[in-house]
Amino acid sequence: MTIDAQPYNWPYHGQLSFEETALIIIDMQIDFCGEGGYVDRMGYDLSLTRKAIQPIKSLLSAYREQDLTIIHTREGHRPDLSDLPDNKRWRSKNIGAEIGSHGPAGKILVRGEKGWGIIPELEPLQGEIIIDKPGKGSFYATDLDLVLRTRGIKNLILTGITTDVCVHTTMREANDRGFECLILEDCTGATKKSNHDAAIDMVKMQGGVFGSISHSDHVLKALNSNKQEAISL
Ligand code: C5J
Repeated sequence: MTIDAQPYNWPYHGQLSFEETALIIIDMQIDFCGEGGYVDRMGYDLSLTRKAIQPIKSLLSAYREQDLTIIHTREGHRPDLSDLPDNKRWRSKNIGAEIGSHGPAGKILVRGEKGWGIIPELEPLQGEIIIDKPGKGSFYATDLDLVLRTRGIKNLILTGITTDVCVHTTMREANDRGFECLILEDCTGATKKSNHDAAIDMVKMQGGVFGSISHSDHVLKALNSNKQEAISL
C-alpha cells in the first residue's frame, strides 16, 4: 500500500505499515490559533492557522479508531523562563507579543497557561503522547526520537502549525534522522498564505528533499483500506 503524494507516492519503498507510522500534530495550541494567544497578539489572521483544525480532527479520529501512534506537541517555556533564549524573547518583544508577558490567554507561551493549552477540538486523550518543546523543532531538547524508536516508528505524517516554522523544522530534523516524512497540505497552515505555499512547494525539490506532500483525503482512504484488511484477517 502507498499514499498518493507528490513528488512520489509515499513511502518511497512502497510498503506502508500504519503500525510504523505516527501521526504528529504540531502545536495546535491557543497561542497559535486561538483568540488572545501569541499569533493573535502579533496581529496575524487566525483563519490561516485555524484552517487545519477540521482536517486534522478527521485524521485524528481515524487514527484513534485504529489505536495507532499519535503524538501531540506543544511549544512553551518554563514559568521561570529559564529555558527561554534571550534572542527568542527579544524578537517576541519587538513584535509586541513578548513571551512570558501577560496577555488575554495568560502568560504568552508559558507552560500551564491557558494559551499554551491545545485547543479543545484536538485535545489529547488520556494516554496519547505529548511532547513539550522549548524550540521550533520537535526533536530539540525533547525525548521525541527515543519515543519514536522505542515504538518502532519509521514514518511520520506531519500536521499542525505553522507550516513554515515548527512543522518544517520538525520535518527537516526528522528527515536527517532517517524518518520517512509526509506533510499534509490541508492539515497545516502558516501566518501568511504565501509562506505556507512556499513551504509546501520546497518539499517537492530534489525528488522530495525532505519527503513528500499529500492531502488528508488520501491518508483517510489508505486508513480505510488498512481497516478493511484488518477486518478480513
Ligand atoms: C512559531 C510554531 N511559528 N508552532 N511556532 O513560532 O510554528
